[in-house]
Amino acid sequence: MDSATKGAEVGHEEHHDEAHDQNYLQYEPGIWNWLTTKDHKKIGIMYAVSLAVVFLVAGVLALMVRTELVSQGETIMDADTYNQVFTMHGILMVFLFLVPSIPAILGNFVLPLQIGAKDVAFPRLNLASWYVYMIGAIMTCAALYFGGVDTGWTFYTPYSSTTGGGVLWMTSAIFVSGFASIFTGLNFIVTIHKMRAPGMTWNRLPLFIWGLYATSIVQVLATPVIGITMLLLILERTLGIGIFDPALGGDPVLFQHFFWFYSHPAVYIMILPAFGIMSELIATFSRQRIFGYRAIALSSVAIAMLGFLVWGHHMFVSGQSAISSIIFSLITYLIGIPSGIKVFNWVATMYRGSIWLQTPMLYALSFLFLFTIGGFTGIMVGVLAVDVHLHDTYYVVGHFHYVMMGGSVMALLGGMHYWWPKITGRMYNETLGKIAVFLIFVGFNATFFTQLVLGAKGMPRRYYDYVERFEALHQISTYGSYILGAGLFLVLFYGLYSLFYGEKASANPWAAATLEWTNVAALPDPHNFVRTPLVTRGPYDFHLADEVFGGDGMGDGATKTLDVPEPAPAAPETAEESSKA
Ligand code: HEM
Ligand SMILES: [Cu+2]
Repeated sequence: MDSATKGAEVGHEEHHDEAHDQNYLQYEPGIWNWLTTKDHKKIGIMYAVSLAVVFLVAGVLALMVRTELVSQGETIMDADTYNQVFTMHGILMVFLFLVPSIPAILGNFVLPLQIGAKDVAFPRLNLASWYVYMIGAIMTCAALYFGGVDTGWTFYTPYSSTTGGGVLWMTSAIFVSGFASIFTGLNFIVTIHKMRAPGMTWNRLPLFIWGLYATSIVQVLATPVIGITMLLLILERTLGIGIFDPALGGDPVLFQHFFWFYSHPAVYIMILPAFGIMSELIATFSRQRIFGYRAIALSSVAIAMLGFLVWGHHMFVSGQSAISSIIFSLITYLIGIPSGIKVFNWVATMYRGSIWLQTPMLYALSFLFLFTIGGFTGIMVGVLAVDVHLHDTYYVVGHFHYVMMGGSVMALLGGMHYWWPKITGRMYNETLGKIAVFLIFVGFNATFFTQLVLGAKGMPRRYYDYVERFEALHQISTYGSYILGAGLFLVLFYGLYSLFYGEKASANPWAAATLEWTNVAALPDPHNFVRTPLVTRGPYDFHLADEVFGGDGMGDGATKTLDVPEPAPAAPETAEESSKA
């Protein structure tokens, strides 16, 4: 850790408040108190632990898929097992990991802190969200017990309405866990509208909040559709009502419409909060006011809206009419505009900034690079004629991993590193952090860029075996995935290590300007703010934040509040950081 961080820590000791001598982790300890807590910070941590387990399991499944594909023919499992393994990987990653991930972990922890609130609007509903999620997760295990699922994560009918008992459990699990998502979205919308601190106008909202706001709208509007779709599938299976199964007079393509009417917006549930994290990281680690604040904020909302109009691009070859395909293709291009606006604004924010290459910023830069490839390949499969060739090939697998893993997971990792000191009160090891980013970045590209090439050459997706000419590329992809896995395990390792042996963090180790850093103790108070903050500046006005802290931005927490307007004592100067400011 650098000297600047230590300097700020001294400032914190001086400002110790006797009335609040317990931080949120010391307050009400014990397993029972945790399981009944209404503290948004603790619920965020409970979600983090649950999601880490899911990510680990789904990640191991991915490595099994890759290992099977390292050579032609049977390598470690038979074809039926293979189908189940990649299906479980997809279902767990999408429905039980990536959809909840950023909002449920970092949204929960950070949102009230960033807007100056004591908690979310409905703390009990927040806890209920975690329980509902856990019930969904347990039902997923039940699905494995009752025969497993091999339909792919998309559950296309008529296969899914006619096979294996596990499908019933799995679709029910997704029905149930959808409510967790709706609860979170509802909670965030009301919290953002109603619980902002005085002075926190819409134009002063950190962009992470705008990202979460746009996400919440999609969660509330789109999730019921997947719920109903799963319910209809369940009704068809249990009561024999013909909805999707042609044998019963149903229409299997109707399922695809319903499914993608949710699942395309759902990819924005996964990426919009990631955009929000990106804006925080890029601004803080470039020490620049964000370029085009309004454009970034409103483009999130625009993407959320447009996201509802493009589902047909998943069905170009499912027999939908040519005119609908053309319209869906056109609207799909439109999404490139607000996404491009964001990428350009982030780059413009970095331009002439004092860029500080700490681990969170390295994740942000990885995101910029990988998400751009993801978005660009997305436009390519959005082109009607091109997609006829690429549909259901490894190209699509490469594309969505660039977006979901290269985008959302990179942002999640960047955000976890960024807020780690605030969550745990400890610093992670910066050197190991950088080594891990490097492994992840290299491993990721080796794994997934080869898949783009494989797909363009005609390797179909979801296949157990392949012809000889694909073998070399499959091998690179598999060895790449081991490097990627090693990087992720390294993160897990030094994360756990830092919980016990990490250096104590200061209140604001990154010299950031948003409230969770400037007005909250190193480890937050159980009720977040000792005094309600009075917001007098924007989230990226680093120079104004610096004035309040006495010049170097290394403030100790308690600054401007409603009843104590005087600035906090200056933290000791450090040459390196004050020159950056
Ligand atoms: C350790 C990193 C990962 C590796 C090596 C990996 C690898 C794979 C492989 C080999 C497939 C099978 C493709 C096929 O046969 O069609 C697959 C499918 C899939 N993966 Fe990943 N993956 C990883 C991480 C993720 C992440 C973070 C997500 C995010 C949500 C994700 C979402 C999916 C989805 C949705 C599918 C499609 C499943 C299906 O077609 O039914 N993966 N992945
Ligand atoms: Cu889509």
